Amino acid sequence: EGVGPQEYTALKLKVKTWADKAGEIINGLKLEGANFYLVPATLRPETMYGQTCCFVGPKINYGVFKVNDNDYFVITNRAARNMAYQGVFAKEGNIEQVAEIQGADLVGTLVNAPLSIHKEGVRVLPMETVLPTKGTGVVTSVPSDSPDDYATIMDLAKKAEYYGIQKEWAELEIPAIINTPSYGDKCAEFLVKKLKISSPKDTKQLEEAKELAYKEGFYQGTMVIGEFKGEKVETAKPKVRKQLIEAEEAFVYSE
Ligand code: A2H
Repeated sequence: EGVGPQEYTALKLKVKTWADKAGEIINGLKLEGANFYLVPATLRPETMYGQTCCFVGPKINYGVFKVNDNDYFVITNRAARNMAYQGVFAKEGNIEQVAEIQGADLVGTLVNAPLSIHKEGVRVLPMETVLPTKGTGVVTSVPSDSPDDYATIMDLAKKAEYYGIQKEWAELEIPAIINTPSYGDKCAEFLVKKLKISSPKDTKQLEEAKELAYKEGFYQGTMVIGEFKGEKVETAKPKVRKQLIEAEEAFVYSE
C-alpha cells in the first residue's frame, strides 16, 4: 500500500434473488430483464473456488450503476467514479446511477460466485470492518485463506440473531484451496486459532495473521483444487485471473 496503484481483480457476482428491501428498490426501477452484479475487488483471484459469502458494510451506501444496456453494478460511488475512467462502463467518463441501497438492505441477497464450489450461490452478509474508501466496498469472503473473512463468519454464525441473518448463511462448507508447509490446508483457520483471535475486532492480531497468511500462501502455497491443482500459487494466480477475465466474470480494477 502507498506505493503506486493497486491492481485488483473485480469479480462479477450476479444477483439471483434480492433481499426484501433491496428487491423493493430494484423492482421500482422497472428494468425488466436487466442483470445486476455485486462486484468485490480482490487481490487473491486464485482463491475464488473457496467463496462462501459476499460482505458489504451494513452502514455503507451503495449505488446501482448502469454499465451497459443490460448490466448494472452495485458498488460504492467512489469505485464507480474510478471505473468510469478505466473503460468499464459503455460511455467513457460517464456515470449513470439508477438507485442507492444501504448495505444493511442488501444482506440476505443470493448471488452467484464465479468458480465457487457453492454453485447454488452464496449470501450477502454484513462485515463491520469493510472500508468504504478501498476497492469497491464489496468483499468476497474466502474463509479458508483470509483471516479477516474467517473471523467474521465465525462471529456471524455465533451471533446470527443479533445480525439478523440465518445462521446457515454463514456456515457454508469451507473447502481447502491452498496447502502450505507451515499452516496446512486452511491457513486462515490455523492462524486465527494460533494467534487466539476471537473476534473481527482483534485488529492487531488480524494484521499479523494476514501478513503471515499472505507470505506463506504466495511463496510456499500449492493449489489443492481447481484446474491448476498441484501448481504453485505464484504460477496459478495469473492463470486463474486470466480465465475469469476471459469468461467475462471479472475485470481489472485499479486505484
Ligand atoms: B482479499 P489491500 Cl483469500 N474493506 O480477497 C476491507 N477489505 C477489503 C476491501 C474493503 N473495502 N476491499 C477489499 N478488501 C480485502 C480475498 C483475500 C483477500 C484472501 C486473503 C487475503 C486478502 C478474499 N477476501 O486480503 O489493503 C480483499 O480481500 C488481505 C489484505 O488493498 C482484498 O483481497 O491490500 C484485500 O482486502 C485488499 O486489501
